[in-house]
Amino acid sequence: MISLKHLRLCLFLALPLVVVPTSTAQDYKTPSVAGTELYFIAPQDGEQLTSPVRVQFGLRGMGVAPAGTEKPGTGHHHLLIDVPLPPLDENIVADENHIHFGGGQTETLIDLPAGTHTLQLLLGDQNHLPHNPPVYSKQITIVVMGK
Ligand SMILES: [Cu+2]
Repeated sequence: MISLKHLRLCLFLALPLVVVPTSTAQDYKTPSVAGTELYFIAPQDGEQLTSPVRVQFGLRGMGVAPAGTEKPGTGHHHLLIDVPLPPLDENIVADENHIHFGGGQTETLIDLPAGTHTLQLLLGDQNHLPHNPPVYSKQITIVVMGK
């Protein structure tokens, strides 16, 4: 006769091994559309200008939708000022160097102190997460001459 204790042990050993795959960025990221281009309509790379600077975002291949809108093939713009690309498998932080345009805006006016600055665009999905593969522009450099 098998004791209860023994039975419990047998049941425990008989439990199937549940393999939980570690999730990768690809599992939860919104797919981008192949061939999408993100670029600056203005300013131009190397341009010298005065502040405030009008920045216009160009996007070809995907559409713009406000943050929170779940619609395939869309995203919203993020303007990166004087910083490199953030980690592309994390939500884009929001601070003075990472500006979100969650309303679906495609241009802005920014105040910048005199000097050399870098600008880069990064598209984010409804949850402010870069797409898979990520969609970002080339980083441009501008020189602000003053007000
Ligand atoms: Cu965002």
